[in-house]
Amino acid sequence: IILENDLEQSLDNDQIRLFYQPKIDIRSGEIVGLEALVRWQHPLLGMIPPLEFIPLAEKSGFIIPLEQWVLRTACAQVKTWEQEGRQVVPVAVNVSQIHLMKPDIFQSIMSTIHELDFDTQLLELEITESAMMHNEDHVISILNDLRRAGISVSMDDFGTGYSSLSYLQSLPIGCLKIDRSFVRKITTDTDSRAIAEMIISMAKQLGLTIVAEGVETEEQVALLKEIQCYNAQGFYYSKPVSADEITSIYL
Ligand code: G
Ligand code: G
Ligand code: MN
Ligand code: NA
Repeated sequence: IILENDLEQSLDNDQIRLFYQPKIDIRSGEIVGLEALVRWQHPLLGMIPPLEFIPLAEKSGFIIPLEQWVLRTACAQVKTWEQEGRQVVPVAVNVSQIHLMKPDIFQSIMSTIHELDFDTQLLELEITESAMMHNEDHVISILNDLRRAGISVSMDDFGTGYSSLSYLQSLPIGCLKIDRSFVRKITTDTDSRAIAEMIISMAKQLGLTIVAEGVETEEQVALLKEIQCYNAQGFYYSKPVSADEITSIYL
């Protein structure tokens, strides 16, 4: 209960931070994108990871202002990098199922974009496979609006949500992110490897790009290259870090 009240105040109290994790092209080692990940800097409890407060925020509805703040902050950061003359890459923000279901989500995103005069080509939304499986007609229509506006959508945690192939084909998405539960076992478990290979060949058929999540070892990188998955994100390259660290390391 205490945590919940604190959470509602966290934005006003300037306790929410945004970290960024790079997405890397395995072949060149170049950065190709960033994922924005939220953190709660609690005055007494220290840094609280999202897994502990996102569910709470989803229950209370606070997730909506929180994710609106994430979108604004991430876009403003990329805009700043651009104005400083740095090389910029697209930034991805996570959108929860509750936010996705909000009837005016598209208008709300576009109003932030316009306010910041932000290039939609530099924005990506990550939506989990399971969130996309609720109210399919609504999801398809929002995704179509986003695509027309130049904003691409990635399916996050792919492989965990059992979406049907026909639904996948009907979704206007640009990218599948292979869930890290498969990537973790990719070099040791033949089933995980087989699943990853199947996802990759299917993505190719559907014209989607692929990102492997949770890449931690050189062996995983080598195997991903072998099975032709060329984008990766994970501790092997970098954990999520502050904007300042992204600036000094990558941009
Ligand atoms: O940052 P970390 O690696 O601890 O993230 C844990 C989980 O929290 C991930 O599944 C990530 O997608 C999720 N997460 C981080 N930021 C956000 C956000 O802004 N919105 C939602 N819905 N999930 C987020
Ligand atoms: O579900 P989503 O892809 O949004 O999750 C991002 C989460 O994954 C964050 O909590 C981030 O800290 C975590 N993460 C990122 N890279 C790795 C990794 O290589 N290994 C593990 N175990 N977690 C990772
Ligand atoms: Mn994500
Ligand atoms: Na994920």
